[in-house]
Amino acid sequence: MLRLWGRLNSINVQKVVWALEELGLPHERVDAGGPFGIVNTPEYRKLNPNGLVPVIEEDGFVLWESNAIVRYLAAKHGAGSLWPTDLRERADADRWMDWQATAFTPAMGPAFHQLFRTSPEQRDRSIVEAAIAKAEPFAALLDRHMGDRTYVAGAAFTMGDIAVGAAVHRWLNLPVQREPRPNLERFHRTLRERPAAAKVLVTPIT
Ligand SMILES: N[C@@H](CCC(=O)N[C@@H](CS)C(=O)NCC(=O)O)C(=O)O
Repeated sequence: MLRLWGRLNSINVQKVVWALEELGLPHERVDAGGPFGIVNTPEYRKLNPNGLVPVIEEDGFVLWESNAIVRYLAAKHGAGSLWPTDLRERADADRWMDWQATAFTPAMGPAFHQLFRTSPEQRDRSIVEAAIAKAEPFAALLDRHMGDRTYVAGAAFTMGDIAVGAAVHRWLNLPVQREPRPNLERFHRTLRERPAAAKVLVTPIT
């Protein structure tokens, strides 16, 4: 059975859990990272020399990097659904996954870490404000993009929505003043209705 290493409050683990649920794939998840530790043990470093979560193991095959894992699972089990069979549709979904990982999430990351993972005494509001200011243009861009479509790559739910949706969930739940983004709110509501998203988009952010 496929084994997933990683704590559920990690956005990168959440993407993999969501993909597994969408595809209905049996799996076991082992809590690792953060308070659970494990990631610095020599055994774990053999799986992922970066010492990060998530990692999957499947019949001796080991893979790290959350979006690569989602792509692998989608290609293997989700042709025509998570994995668009049309090359250009797939490239479109793929592009949004890279955008999530390299633009939107890194921009908001410092605000998330300050607000959820830093004690109030050590919190630095200037870091939060700078991160929000950096992320707002990305939120605006995505909000405009979602203005005339249901999902990031068009009319059908794909792997792109998993990566972008997990990031939107985090963005909309940051306890800060943000510009109103009605299309993002609608996208988020649509995604929350998916039974497979329940473990990821309904649990509180920590
Ligand atoms: N680019 C990597 C980033 C992985 C990453 O940064 N994981 C974080 C959690 S979101 C982590 O493992 N942090 C250390 C820990 O949890 O102990 C991916 O997408 O998988």
